[in-house]
Amino acid sequence: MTTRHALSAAATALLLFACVDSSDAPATVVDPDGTTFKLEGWADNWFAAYVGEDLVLEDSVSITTERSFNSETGTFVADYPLQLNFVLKDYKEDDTGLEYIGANNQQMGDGGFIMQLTDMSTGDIVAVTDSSFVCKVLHTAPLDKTCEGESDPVPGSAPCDFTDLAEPAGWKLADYDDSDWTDTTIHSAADVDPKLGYDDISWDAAAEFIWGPDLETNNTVLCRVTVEAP
Ligand SMILES: [Ca+2]
Ligand SMILES: [Ca+2]
Repeated sequence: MTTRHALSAAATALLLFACVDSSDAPATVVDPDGTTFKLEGWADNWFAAYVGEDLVLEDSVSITTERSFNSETGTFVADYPLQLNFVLKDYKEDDTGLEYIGANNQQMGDGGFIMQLTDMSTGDIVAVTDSSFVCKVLHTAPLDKTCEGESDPVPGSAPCDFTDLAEPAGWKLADYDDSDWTDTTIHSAADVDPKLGYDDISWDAAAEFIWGPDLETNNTVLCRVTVEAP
């Protein structure tokens, strides 16, 4: 028993040590036999990252915050191949998709997401947002962009109609059939115009901004990528 307790204590100490990253935030352990990864991401306005169904990093600024521009960095322990899944959201005040409703700057708002993943055992970047991702748009609003100029925009009433699809069952699983996820669109940095927090990260040259086809009206987007062992 004594030996077993000693081993257990040593294992716990090792695990705690592995959980401490540079920001002292605990790493999420998806697979204790895996290696440590660092995920850096920037979203206009919010993202959550999963390995399979395990949440590994979530934007610390709530999606209910109108102006939310910040980068996020987190670590997790997992094993290859990684099924990386993302929920991306552009801020919207309601289902019109608009923000600043009733103000002079009432507008559709726009989105955009960029991330990179580093294998901390080698220091190599093993995944970046690019055309290898597959994405599906869930929430689109307004369906008619003239909604932006309405003095009393009403969700679901023309021209402020919207579509709001449910998350497909099992979409975070590795064997989910995402062959019809064809909404992935690469957007230029000029179009996304990244704001606060973006410059805090040293981005790999290959990392690109992804979203659905329309930065303005696509408000909730799911994206997936499988990261194989290098
Ligand atoms: Ca936005
Ligand atoms: Ca929008």
